[in-house]
Amino acid sequence: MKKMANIGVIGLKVMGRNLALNLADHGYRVALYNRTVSVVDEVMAAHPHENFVPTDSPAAFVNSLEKPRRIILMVKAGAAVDALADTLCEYLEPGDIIMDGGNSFYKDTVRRTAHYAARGIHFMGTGISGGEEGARFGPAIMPGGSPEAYAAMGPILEDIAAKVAGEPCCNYVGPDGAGHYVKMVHNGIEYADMQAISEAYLLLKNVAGLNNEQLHEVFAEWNEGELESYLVEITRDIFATKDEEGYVLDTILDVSRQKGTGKWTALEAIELGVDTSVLYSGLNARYMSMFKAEREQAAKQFDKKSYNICLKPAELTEMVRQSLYLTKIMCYAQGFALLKAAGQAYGWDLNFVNVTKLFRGGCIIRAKFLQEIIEAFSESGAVDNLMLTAYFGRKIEEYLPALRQLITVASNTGTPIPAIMSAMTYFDAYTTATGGASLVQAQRDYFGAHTYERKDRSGSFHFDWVAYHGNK
Ligand code: NBP
Repeated sequence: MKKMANIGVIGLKVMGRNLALNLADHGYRVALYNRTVSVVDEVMAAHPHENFVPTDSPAAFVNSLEKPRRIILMVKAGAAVDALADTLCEYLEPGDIIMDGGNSFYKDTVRRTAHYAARGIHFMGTGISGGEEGARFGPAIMPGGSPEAYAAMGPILEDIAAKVAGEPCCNYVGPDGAGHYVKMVHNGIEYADMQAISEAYLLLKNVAGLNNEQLHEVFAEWNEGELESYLVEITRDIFATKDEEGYVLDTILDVSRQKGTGKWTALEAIELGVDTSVLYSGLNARYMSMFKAEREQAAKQFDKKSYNICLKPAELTEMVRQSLYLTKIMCYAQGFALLKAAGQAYGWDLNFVNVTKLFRGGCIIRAKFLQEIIEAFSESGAVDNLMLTAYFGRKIEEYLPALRQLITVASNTGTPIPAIMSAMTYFDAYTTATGGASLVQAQRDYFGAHTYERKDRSGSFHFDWVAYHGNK
């Protein structure tokens, strides 16, 4: 009798083929299909894995799978997912599972989950991070969908995911769009983390005067301590990378593009009314970087005076290290604040300890201090903000003087550090018991009779400001 495949992958470009190889290496028989069927042949020629089951049509693909059928889509996000899932539904039966492992927008996933559930098909929106390497040898996997679907699919995903301290970087996140939402926030954090590191680079290069060799040493040292992370590690390596023209970094234009997930995070934060200014700064900095010609023109027009900062390079380097650490913490504080709001708005019971565990390995933001975040959330329970946990509260108190001083240095030298400055502002705003919003209330009531709330009484109040001051 023909041996059935345990799972199938559709979409065999970079991510799909590597994920399929990962599955096959873990002993699963994997059915393969791709819209352009010659791609299946290419994959089979390049990787004639004994566990691969090539197919040449959606019907043959579905019929090669054991039941309940488990299907992973690794195709371009958007219309391709709908088109493929609709085609597959012609051959699937109730209880079968379609998992979308691409970078889909979570609202599409919410819609698809309901749409296919009506036909008895489990749709699992699942974030996968780690690029080609991760897909091949162990990605971070953020699965959403029904618990029943996870019961059937989860063990396989956990098997192929990255492992940290023996634990898989894969656990059930929540219903419908929860998995893709967590992936979106992951990407928002990634943008800000990269931005903060690039600000550290700018300060160390332009203000402390470090060359690439020295920058390599600084990042190598940082990567041995509490900043140890994938991004710091690759940054260390970048500073030491040369070709025949010299340092590769010095040949790269200061313009960075983006594919949209950082933008989704910012738009979501706006929609839910959550301050994610540090995350947003990563996106904004990419936008500003695109205005290269205008920046060059403006740089000629304004002679930014630089004040002597009277700091030794080693002192400034430590100040930057501490500030970078705090900025990263604020990235996570804002990311989790957004997840908290999303959990409340969409009815997802997100477990922050489990979410942090997903980020520990296989993905771009993997970092040593995620273990501290796990412990802080475990100890503090349902804390309102990461800043309020005992461990990070102590770290903030310890490193805050450096952050404040660094902002003065950046200001005095005209160095743009939006992520680091946003981190400072976020902390100051969050820890200001009485802010300036009373004046904003008064202004709104003055020009628009929007009413205001009082400190001493509940209810809505209006003052006739215009009459008081005479019509203007
Ligand atoms: P791409 O995002 O480049 O998508 C290419 C695949 O989509 C091909 O197999 C293509 O088939 C298929 N496809 C398209 Br396009 N339209 C289709 C349609 N209407 N029906 C059926 N198939 C269709 O591939 P990728 O870079 O491997 O990424 C896959 C997913 O994983 C994406 O959502 C991506 O955002 C996400 N992701 C990528 C990375 C990464 O590092 N690349 C990391 C994390 C997540 P064809 O061969 O016939 O054109």
